[in-house]
Amino acid sequence: MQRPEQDAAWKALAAHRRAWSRLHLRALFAQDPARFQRYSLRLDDLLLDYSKNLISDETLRLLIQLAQACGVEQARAAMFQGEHLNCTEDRAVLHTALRAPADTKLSVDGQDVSADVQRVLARMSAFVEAVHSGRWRGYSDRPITDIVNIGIGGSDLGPAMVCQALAPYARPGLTAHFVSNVDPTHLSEVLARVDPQSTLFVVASKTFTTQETLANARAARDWLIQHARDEAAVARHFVAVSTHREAVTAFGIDPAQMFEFWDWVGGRYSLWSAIGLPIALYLGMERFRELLAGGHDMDRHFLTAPLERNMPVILALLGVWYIEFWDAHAHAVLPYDQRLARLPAYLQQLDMESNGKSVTRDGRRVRHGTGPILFGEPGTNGQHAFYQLIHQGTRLIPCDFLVAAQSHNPIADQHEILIANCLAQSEALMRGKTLAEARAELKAQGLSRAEIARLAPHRVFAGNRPSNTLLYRRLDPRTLGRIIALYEHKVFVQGVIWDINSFDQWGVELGKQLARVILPELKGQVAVGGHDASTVGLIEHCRALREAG
Ligand code: G6Q
Repeated sequence: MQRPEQDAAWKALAAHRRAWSRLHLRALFAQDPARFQRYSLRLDDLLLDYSKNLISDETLRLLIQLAQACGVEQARAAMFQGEHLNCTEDRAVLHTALRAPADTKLSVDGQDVSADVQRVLARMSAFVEAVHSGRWRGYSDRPITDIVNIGIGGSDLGPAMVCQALAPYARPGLTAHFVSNVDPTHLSEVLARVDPQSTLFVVASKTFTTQETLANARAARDWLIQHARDEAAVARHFVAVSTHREAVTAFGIDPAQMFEFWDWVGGRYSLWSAIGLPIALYLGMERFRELLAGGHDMDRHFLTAPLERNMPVILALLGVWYIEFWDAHAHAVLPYDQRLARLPAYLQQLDMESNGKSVTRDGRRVRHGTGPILFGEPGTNGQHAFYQLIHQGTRLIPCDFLVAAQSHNPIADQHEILIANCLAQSEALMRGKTLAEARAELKAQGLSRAEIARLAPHRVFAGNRPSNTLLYRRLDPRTLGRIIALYEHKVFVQGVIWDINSFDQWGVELGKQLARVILPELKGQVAVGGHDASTVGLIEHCRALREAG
């Protein structure tokens, strides 16, 4: 395949970028009162306003041309049809099948994928019903009050983010907890808050070989047995979610209590599968299905909307525009929604694990940028912290603002204050403040000419800093499903344009291997060796500190 930077549209974009050095968004808004209408898209109540971006019709025309030249439409069709897009692991990429309606017909590699998905959903449904009705009970005949998900990465971040986001829809009497870190503090703190008699552990691991998850699961099992004084209690308190039946059995969980998913579901795309079991338990199956329906709404939009009216495509192209032609290295996700506090962490994995790559699909070194450093915090907290750099620093950091029109927890006018802050930030980033405006402000405060001259440069904001705003009625399961799928497809489109494999994660695998070598050395079971001097020094110092007590 031709490299993207060799495409005519890419070269035209580079030339077009130079023309942009004379343009300012403030002037473009002043010239064009219809800019918001032209550069915004809707999917029901979900509005994407992308008008505060450094774009014109010409920019978009060239970006769309680039998407077409890079085969975005063909790749999109290939993904939905189950082709093996994950070329290094030879796997299909079919998380979209998990949220497709029940009557969808889809077979992959001779297997009826739709039937498999519906079968597992039915099992999840029956299990959720058993827990909620109190038919499923703990070892001392108490109903379940606490769900503890033990998993990490893709087997943690999605369900944890969604459970927090949708807490207003939680079933009364059930609390969801998430243990991911191998740091024993994480598990200890959760175990201190739950009662073994009424706690259900969901051990979630696609491979069921992940060191952290298995260590936490073993410790949780020991804790349970210690309290129940009976190994048989494990069957009432442990279920597994995995693709790996043998490993689940070897761990000591009856495969009848395993909820299955498949290798065509990537870890970071798996919250829609049985990995979503804690979501279904916490919110109920109906709400989980609404989440799936929201994901499917976005799939349909992504599949059918023309590229220039296609939300994920537009978000992806804007990202490519800034990374490739504006030297942007980072991207901020700023939810003005306390319940979306974990969204940046979730999207960090989705984006940085998918597109943090530096070779093309056929193994050549890329000659362009790839995925950005993604970060964010809920508004308004970030305003009192890192926004300073976004407003006045030397780096261009495109931002996504997310905000709901209605709050689940209205108090006085606090939600309006929240929205006002969100809108004010994107406006300020776009408009900036000129030297003349800064001087006029200081003059109005009665400062001397000398003071004005000294202080004004510090109060100048260049503006012209791009942002998107996603505005929705309220954060409900369907809306959240749409937002998550929007970002999934954005990441996918970028991966296609950059010609990288967005669906493998060799960096994660490396981490899984490395610690295994050092662990026995740290424990003093084998001699320390084969490392650099720094690693040896750290191992030895740590051992000395531990031995000193
Ligand atoms: C996700 C990654 C990674 C994975 C974890 C947990 O796409 O592959 O984050 O989810 O390493 O893996 P297991 O689910 O196999 O325990």
